[in-house]
Amino acid sequence: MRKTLLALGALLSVSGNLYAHDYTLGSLHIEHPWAMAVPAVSPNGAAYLVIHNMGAQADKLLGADTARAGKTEIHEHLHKDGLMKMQQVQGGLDIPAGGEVRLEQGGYHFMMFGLKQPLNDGDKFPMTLHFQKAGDLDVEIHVQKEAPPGAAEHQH
Ligand SMILES: [Cu+2]
Repeated sequence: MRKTLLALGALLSVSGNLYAHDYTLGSLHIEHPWAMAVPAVSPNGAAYLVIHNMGAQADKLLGADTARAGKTEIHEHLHKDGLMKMQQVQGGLDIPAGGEVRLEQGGYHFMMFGLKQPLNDGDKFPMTLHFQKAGDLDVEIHVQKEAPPGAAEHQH
């Protein structure tokens, strides 16, 4: 009992940021899954998070699902012919041993097509992440109108 309480205390104190939330699955550590708030008329949205691999084995992010949207794909931004384009990442995203993968504005992201409800600031909704080796992880996406503190913004 005492051990359980201590463990819970450690989890709760992982981040001093009130808005941050994070998850652990095996040797994977997933930080602050969030989505940008979008106007009610927007059919699509994007979600972001950071995955750290503390293990000695590489893994792969295969994709994600949420009931909030019709379809969710991993996307990347590309600069091509002076234009910013998005395209689906085929075959998933490698998460190197001891490395990290960042889904953030201007880079990789989860593209959610056909939103069932608008993404309003303060909303929370579940998403299931699929990893090749670690399996599935249910996370809660926090909808925000700004990137969380510390999230890199690659605005070009
Ligand atoms: Cu996209």
